[in-house]
Amino acid sequence: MTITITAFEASPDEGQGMARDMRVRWALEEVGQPYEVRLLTFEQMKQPAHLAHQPFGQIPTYEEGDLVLFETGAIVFHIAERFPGLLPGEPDARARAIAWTFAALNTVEPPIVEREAFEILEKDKPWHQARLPILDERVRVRLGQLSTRLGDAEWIDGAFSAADVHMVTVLRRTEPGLLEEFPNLPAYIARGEARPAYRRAFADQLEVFKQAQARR
Ligand code: GTB
Repeated sequence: MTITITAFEASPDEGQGMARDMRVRWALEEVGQPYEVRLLTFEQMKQPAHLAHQPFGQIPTYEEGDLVLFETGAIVFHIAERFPGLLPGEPDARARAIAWTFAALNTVEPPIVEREAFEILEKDKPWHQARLPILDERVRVRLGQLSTRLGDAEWIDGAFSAADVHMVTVLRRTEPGLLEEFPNLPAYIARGEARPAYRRAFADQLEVFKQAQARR
């Protein structure tokens, strides 16, 4: 059955693979499933046809036959349940990988995204200088806790899993200076980025950006 995902026609990240379709692409590459991509403009994302699939007018979505999914966490979890390779079979290890997926999305990502949005949207505000160190500290606390737990391990909990797809892509969005305070985290990201599945996913989303650029 054909799998179709949606992605930005022209991602604002200019090919850096920061948008969340990267997580879905990576997961599909890890499990060896081919997929098609429907590219959307910001305008198309807010039209009824897309809102019927994604009520918040965002990417990515996932279609597989009659199944339509949104929310990256749910999409990657579905892929991991449907195809082998992203979740351990042993029940306790599986439960822990799922817990780490939630940790990536609910505990580590929010302060990173909040800081990122603050830099984009409130850079010129009078409170910017006073608030930035507060947001930096929130990110730093989470990174420090994650760094301590990861230690010298290769992946976040045993074998590579869906949790690492989320955690690595979440960490990639961190302000570089903050990340380098915890050297095992850039090394963890580099291990993720070195995986052949990651590289294929990254190359595919980069190609979308290059084609968008060529049309300009
Ligand atoms: N919780 C949802 C999920 O996980 O699927 C969040 C989806 C989401 O935030 N999608 C973003 C979107 O569609 C794209 S990924 N935004 C458009 C809108 O809301 O109108 C977030 C993103 C966008 C751009 C960059 N970048 O340029 O670096 C990075 C991440």
